[in-house]
Amino acid sequence: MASALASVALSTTFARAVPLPENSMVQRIGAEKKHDNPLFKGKAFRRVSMAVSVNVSRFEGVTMAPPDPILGVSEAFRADTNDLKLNLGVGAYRTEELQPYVLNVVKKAEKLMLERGENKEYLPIEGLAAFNKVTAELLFGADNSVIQEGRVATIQGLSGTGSLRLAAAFIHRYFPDAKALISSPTWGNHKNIFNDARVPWSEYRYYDPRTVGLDFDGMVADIKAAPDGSFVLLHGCAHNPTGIDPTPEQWEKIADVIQEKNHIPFFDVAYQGFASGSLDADAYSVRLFVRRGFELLVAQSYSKNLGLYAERIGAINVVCSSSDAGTRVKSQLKRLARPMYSNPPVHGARIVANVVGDPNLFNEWKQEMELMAGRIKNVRQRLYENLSEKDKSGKDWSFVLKQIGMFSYTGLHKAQSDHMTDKWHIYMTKDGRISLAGLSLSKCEYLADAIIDSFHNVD
Ligand code: KET
Repeated sequence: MASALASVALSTTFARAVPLPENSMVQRIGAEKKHDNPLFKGKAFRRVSMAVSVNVSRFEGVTMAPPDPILGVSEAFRADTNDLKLNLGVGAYRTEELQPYVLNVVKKAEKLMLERGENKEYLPIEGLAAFNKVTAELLFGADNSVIQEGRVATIQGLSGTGSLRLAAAFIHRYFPDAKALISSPTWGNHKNIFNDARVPWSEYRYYDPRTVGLDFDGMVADIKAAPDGSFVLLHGCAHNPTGIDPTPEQWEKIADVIQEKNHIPFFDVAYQGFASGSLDADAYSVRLFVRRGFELLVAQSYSKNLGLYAERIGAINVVCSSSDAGTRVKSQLKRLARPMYSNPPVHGARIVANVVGDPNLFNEWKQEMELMAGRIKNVRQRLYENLSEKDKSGKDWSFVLKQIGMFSYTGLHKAQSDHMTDKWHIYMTKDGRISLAGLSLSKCEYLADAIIDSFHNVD
């Protein structure tokens, strides 16, 4: 057997590991596009040509991928044996004891599911009907006219990421000339998602390091300068990584310029209920845009607010101006999903449908969410106090309190973030983001020492 394989290898020149297979369907519909971001020019996507001999892998031309900037941090954390280590990398909620947390309402919903003896048949391509109904209602409000008029195309997705990816595939197929606009900075995976879906993107200004706040004028100017009909990716609440959200007045003005430019808003809602503790307050931006009559896209995730990280449960919602357009959009989203993953997993969808659809469980969930959001607010406050008390330089740390959601954007640059890990065993992303959801009150002082040391002693 081995010698047969060897002779095949010897007698054939296998040309390449080709990383960018083109789907004939996509090629037909979408014109070849230029990508104006560096990833596409990088080594990882180079075509590799080589002759293969015995003992040389057919995959020799496959280069090593870099670790993921967020999930790679957890891998490095697991490998660290120091007792002081602290994982503030990934945005995942931990208890005060720094243990993962399964919500009580989730346990109750799962118990119900077991008692009912639910089966494991395939779901329809669009997902569980009961889930799709409640997820759209949760987002827009059950009495919203877009729901009453059947103008929302909702498809269950593989959590937030999968839903964003499906929407990006839809944009590529139906708006081949459109560009996506993403905030600078943004959640790192947004760029990967648009890159892999071949949707060109560029950034709009968002964060102003001088004020450690929103660069509102820059944001508006960049959205204005983008080609008409671009897809503007907006974080519904609790902007990741900065924790800085526009005010209601600013949202109005953002809506004005998007309207003026005929852009299409594309919301990423990964933290509904987790930012303020209120599901309705955190849906403010999306509902404002809906009220103003936009057609828009919204990706939802239940990773954080229901702690269903590994269940991969979320949705993509497309609000259309007519129910007829909604039906057609939904049919095409299903058509995209079918060859990608066929149909979504059922477990998380049933949990959400049970929790959101049952008034008792729903109320209990809101209380648990308030507790989680409250714990994060408490560590945020304690961290600010520790930083202010311990740092004698007079630096103003109040930005920690102004930020909202799971994260704090510390302003530490890469070398300082590296120092946090190398010296202090504190794991965080290299953009200076720390997940407060992975912090306990008792670790705040240690973290404050580490931040002060890194900030003042590393250039
Ligand atoms: N959008 C945003 C803004 C976001 O922060 C995340 C996850 C997602 C979408 C997707 O989550 P999903 O589990 O696919 O529903 N963010 C955290 C985890 C990650 O990077 O995957 C994080 O930033 O740490």
